[in-house]
Amino acid sequence: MRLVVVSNRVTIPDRHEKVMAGGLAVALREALEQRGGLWFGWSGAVSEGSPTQIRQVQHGNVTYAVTDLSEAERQSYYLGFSNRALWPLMHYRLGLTEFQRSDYMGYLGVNRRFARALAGLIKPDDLIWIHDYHLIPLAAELRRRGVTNRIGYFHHIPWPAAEVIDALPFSATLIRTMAAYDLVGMQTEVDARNLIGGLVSLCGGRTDGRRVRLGSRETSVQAFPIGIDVEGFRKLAAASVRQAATPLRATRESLGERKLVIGVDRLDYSKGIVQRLEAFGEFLRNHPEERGRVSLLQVAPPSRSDVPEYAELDRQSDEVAGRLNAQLGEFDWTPIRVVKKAYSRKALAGFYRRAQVGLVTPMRDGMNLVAKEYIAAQNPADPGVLVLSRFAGAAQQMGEALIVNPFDSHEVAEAIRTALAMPKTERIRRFERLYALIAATDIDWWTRQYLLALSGDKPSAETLAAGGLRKEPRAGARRAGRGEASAASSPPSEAGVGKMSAGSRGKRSAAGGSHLALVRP
Ligand code: ADQ
Repeated sequence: MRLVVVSNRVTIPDRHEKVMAGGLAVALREALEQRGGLWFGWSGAVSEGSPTQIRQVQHGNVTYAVTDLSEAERQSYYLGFSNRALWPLMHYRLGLTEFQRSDYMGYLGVNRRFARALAGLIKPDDLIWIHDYHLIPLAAELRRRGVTNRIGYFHHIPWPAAEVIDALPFSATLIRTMAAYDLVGMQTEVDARNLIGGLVSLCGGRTDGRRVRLGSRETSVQAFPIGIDVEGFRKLAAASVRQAATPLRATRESLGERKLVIGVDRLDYSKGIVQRLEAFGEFLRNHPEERGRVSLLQVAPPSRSDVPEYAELDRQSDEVAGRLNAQLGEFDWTPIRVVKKAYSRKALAGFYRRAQVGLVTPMRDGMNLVAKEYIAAQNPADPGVLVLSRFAGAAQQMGEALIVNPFDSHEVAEAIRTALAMPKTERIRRFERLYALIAATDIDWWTRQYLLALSGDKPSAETLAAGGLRKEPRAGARRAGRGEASAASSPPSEAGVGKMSAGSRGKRSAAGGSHLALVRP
């Protein structure tokens, strides 16, 4: 069975691919190469008039088929409906949700156009895997054109409760199109339950808790927590220690003996960057003895700068960091450094490794891969501590992190202090469990599980258990003690080197760059 992947953005591999390709992009490309495949989506370019042309590039047994958008399509489908309506809504930010009928029409129009083009490219027994919120109605459009193949969808961001979704005009019409999929994958059981709830209460679907029936169609909704290339990332981080000219060395020189707390995020309001800076300020104010001993490095490359809310966040983060540095800094110590640029995977791995605390405190996040990358990069003999928002999907798996509520700056401040003071034995104990969990559910595991389920084969109970899913995230830094990760794999020493929802529910070389090119340009 040939695999067809569809995503909003497609990056055609070229000689720069080592820099561009990341965990998810590499894993999908591998899955495509194994079966032979087609990857379809937006080229990332905007062209004049009404572009309909499909450009195809062959690499081995994978065909990349891309189309440009017109400026009007970019404005309505991409910036408008996808990123100013669906993105804030799905992240529970109703106040930021901007709905325009014309944007919605543009969104439906691009999905229709993609379906038209794709229908001419697929073969009868292709397995079709569509990614993310830009393309929710794509399967319904394909079905209208007579496509009967198995079609799956994976939603990379949170799926909120029906009451939240219901605020979106035409929400029932939009989410009803989910019924055109055979399998819908969500990051967590909570997301899966929410979608099923919405299909039942807004669209009149019937469910047994794992499948939803709407009209003549039956759709399976399951959680598949996405992973990273753990082994590849571990190797990158370990190598950064040995290499002479790396950001890790340079960071050491510039920080001296000072401890480092690190945050790495796209500059996005869902990531809680401003709230995190404020919490770090509170930590320094409440614990003056720590001043001069620790710095926060926040790496935050701007994204979607032509959406006004993002430009405002850019300004706000500068303002807050500037104010806190002015209030708390010394002539020889800067408490907070905000760096707004993208780094290579290798450089990021080095930063994570150097940091005693990984501060991952989104207000809402589908999974959050940074949490997993931080753990993968640690030195097993002297690991750092992960402070993790209970509202990141990752918190449902990574119970051995210090779990915090990012809306409570005091709790985050105290978790930073707890993390910095944590004895080595306790750090190692938590790290080993977290590492085992992320290694057992890495990106290859995720791709395999999803494709098994989509092609109709059932994943084994064992592999589902490896997902380490638990029902609700734990709240409160102090309560973060016992995880339920299956210790299927332990961190290698460096000397030598899921379930259905709602009440029922390989290996590769070191990673290249961010997967942002795939999911979120
Ligand atoms: P994102 O919102 O992009 O992804 P996340 O999962 O944290 O969020 O992934 C970000 C990626 O970008 C990480 O791999 C990180 O290393 C990389 N990155 C961030 N800053 C960088 C920098 N300065 N330089 C280089 N790389 C950088 C969406 C959803 C998430 C979900 C993923 C995958 O919002 O919830 O986990 O998709 O499904």
